[in-house]
Amino acid sequence: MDYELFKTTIQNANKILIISHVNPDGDTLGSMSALYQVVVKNFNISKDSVDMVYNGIIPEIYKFIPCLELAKTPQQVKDIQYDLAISVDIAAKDRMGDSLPLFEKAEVRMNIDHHKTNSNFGTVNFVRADACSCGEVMFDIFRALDLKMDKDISSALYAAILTDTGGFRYENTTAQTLLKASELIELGADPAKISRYCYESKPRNMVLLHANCMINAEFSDNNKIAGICITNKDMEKFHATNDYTEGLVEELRRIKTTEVSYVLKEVDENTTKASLRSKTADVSTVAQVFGGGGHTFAAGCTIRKPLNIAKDKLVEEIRRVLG
Ligand SMILES: [Mn+2]
Repeated sequence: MDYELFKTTIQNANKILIISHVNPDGDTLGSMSALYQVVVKNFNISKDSVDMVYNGIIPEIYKFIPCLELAKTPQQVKDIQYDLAISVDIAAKDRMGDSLPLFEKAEVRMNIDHHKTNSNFGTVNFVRADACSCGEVMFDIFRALDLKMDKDISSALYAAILTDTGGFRYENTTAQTLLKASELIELGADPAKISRYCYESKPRNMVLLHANCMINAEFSDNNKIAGICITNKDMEKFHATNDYTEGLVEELRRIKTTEVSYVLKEVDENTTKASLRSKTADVSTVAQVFGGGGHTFAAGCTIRKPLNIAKDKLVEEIRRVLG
């Protein structure tokens, strides 16, 4: 990795936009916050020259991440011309949602990510499939360039690494991951506090929605495939915002017999969003069939079909990877 290129690209920029992905998670938000802070604190670039943008809703549980209160919607910045746009934790361009036009019209487009399906769509790319999270890629860039990381930057990066490794439990957790997390704690990140925010601060109705979904879960193929379908009606019943479905697909995978779990969510009568998790099979190839992508054991896509038809098509593809 040519980390010097990161430095010169930032130094040569006048107006910078940092872009997180739709339905933001802890990794994209933590990485965006850390990058914003590093640019403002280490590069002598004024706060007015750097913007952060998010699509949809920032989940309550992530609002503790420093500086996110400064993040804007694509609508708020649509008329601003940025000469450098940076996507963080974004596997494919369509994951930028309404921020995509802002990315496309920037002269220099930097892509910082860790998804193996990332196509290096930027003019400058820092894509490392070996990293557990975009936060880890960030950490390595900052370290290689000897950039200063304070308590707030460390907290943002720790949140990114913690959440993308499922609390240091998934396959992407390595000795390096733990060493870096340890260093972040030494720099000021508070592990107990951050995990309380990330894992013990759910809205009540989110837990109740999950209970309702679990009761109605569907199992097939000797219980190897476990799935949940969520309609807009279900969402309304629990006054749920989009982020309320987060964590459900992992909950289903926790069942001993589950090999592949999926959650399908109705967007409108002809559009369904799918999240996939797996214990052994490569579900990124399932997501790719529908134009999505992701990691081996965690992937997602949007299927341009009504919920029920989307379910049949998805299960068919899951059976294919289960062999
Ligand atoms: Mn990630």
